[in-house]
Amino acid sequence: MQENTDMYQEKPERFTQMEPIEILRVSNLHTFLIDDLNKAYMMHDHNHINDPEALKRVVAVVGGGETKVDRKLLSILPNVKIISVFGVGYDGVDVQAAIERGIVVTHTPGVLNDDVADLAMGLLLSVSRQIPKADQFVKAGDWVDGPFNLTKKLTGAKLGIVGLGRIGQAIAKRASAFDMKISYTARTPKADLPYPYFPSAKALAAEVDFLLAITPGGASTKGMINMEVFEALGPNGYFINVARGSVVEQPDLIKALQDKVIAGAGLDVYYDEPRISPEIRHLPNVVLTPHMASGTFETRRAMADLVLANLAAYFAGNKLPAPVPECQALLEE
Ligand code: A2R
Repeated sequence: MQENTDMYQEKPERFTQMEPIEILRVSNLHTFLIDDLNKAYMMHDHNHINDPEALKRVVAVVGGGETKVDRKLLSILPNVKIISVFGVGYDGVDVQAAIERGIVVTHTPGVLNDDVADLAMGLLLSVSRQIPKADQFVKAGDWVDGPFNLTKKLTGAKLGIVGLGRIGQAIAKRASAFDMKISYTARTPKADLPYPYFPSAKALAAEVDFLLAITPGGASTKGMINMEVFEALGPNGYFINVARGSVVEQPDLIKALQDKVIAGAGLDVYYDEPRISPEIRHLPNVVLTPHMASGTFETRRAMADLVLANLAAYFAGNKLPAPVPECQALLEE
């Protein structure tokens, strides 16, 4: 990345002024991040702002990665310069519309790899060893009537990772410690990694016991896990999703689980979250978590710090810690 581009490195005139920098919050955020943003900036809440003059003074937008920041919203913010996303995924942001306006988009990659990978392992263990069901079994007092059913061994099983980026590789590292046989699909093969590459999710699914999705959301991955993929995974296969609900054709997933096309699923993300369809909630062969993969105190604090660092760097005219790749390309032009 170049050190000195006019767009991002030159300290904008207006930010040397004494007036507070006005920013717009477009989603719920942790209280500790809201407190820190309020200390540094004058923050408006998108749900309550109705003064067009204030909207004109807004220079930054802050929100979660799935929160819609589209052309329409940007059109009422004529002076916005930066969108600082709390999250690694930013599928809610119309990055193209932002770039056309010279607005930089930043996110929080890297700091959540460990937590997402930890939860992925937790879901793998939960579905294979049926830990939630076993917990209920003991709590309900059912053990006195006989032992718990046998489960599926995780160590040594075949794991197919759909998306072998930062988080996918952190998952592979953990799965290696379980002696899992790892293979993957991605947009491109990774010559520096020892795992076999498959050209599609379907081809990968046909080879593995556990298929795990950890790609970004958005148009390019929408519905890439569908009935064809579940049929390839087969009746002894399990599906884990720690990516985005949109990467799965949800009706296909429900049907595959109902009809035992696959054995089960561990899901942290959903197409319709947080209002999860009863059809999913009532399935016996799923372990469900509430989009909590990065949800530890430590990691959410680190993500908040990166949101603040991205904003501070922009307003100080310094190099941005974490612009999204599309904006990095713009910087390199
Ligand atoms: O760029 P590649 O060839 O390494 O592939 C990326 C892969 N990926 C895809 N794979 C198949 N079909 C696609 N259309 C497609 N688009 C992207 O996903 C890469 O291997 C991986 C993404 O890795 P990173 O960019 O390093 O993202 P990170 O930090 O691992 O996070 C992944 C996602 C976030 O975007 C959130 O949606 C979720 O995890 O938390």
